[in-house]
Amino acid sequence: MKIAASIVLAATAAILSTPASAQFAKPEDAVKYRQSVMTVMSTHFGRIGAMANGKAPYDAKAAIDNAQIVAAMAKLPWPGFSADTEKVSVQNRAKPEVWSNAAKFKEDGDHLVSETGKLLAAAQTNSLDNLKTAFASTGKACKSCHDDFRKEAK
Ligand code: ASC
Repeated sequence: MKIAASIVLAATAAILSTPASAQFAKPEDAVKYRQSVMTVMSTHFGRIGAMANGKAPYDAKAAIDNAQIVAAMAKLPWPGFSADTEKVSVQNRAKPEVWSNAAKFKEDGDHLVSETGKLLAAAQTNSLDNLKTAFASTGKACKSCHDDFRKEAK
């Protein structure tokens, strides 16, 4: 069991440190992957939002379940923004600044990971007030990155 666990850990570490472009068979797949992650993240973040905004009854367990998914998803999309996707033909809304201002983009991504970690911790306190506060600050992290790095929808 310990050996199996360390193999999984080693494999995970290898995947996370693989150059981005090597992680997807083609750039189109990277775009599809990052968009899918964002869709799943938004779906589960939205369910927390419904509770935070009084549109759905507060359910502490559902909040935790949703926050776990959001926190896990927040870690994933970044390799999908590999350099070979900048000029990809598939429709997407990434601004050129993702690549021209990569340091800020990375900072914003790291900020999202940290905010979604706090969202999960807040959910785990079983307090709707804590959930509301963390939902608001996580939403700000989504929005500020979108403002800088995502084109308006047509
Ligand atoms: C969502 C979603 C976003 C963010 C953003 C927060 O649920 O799809 O893009 O929250 O609206 O301001």
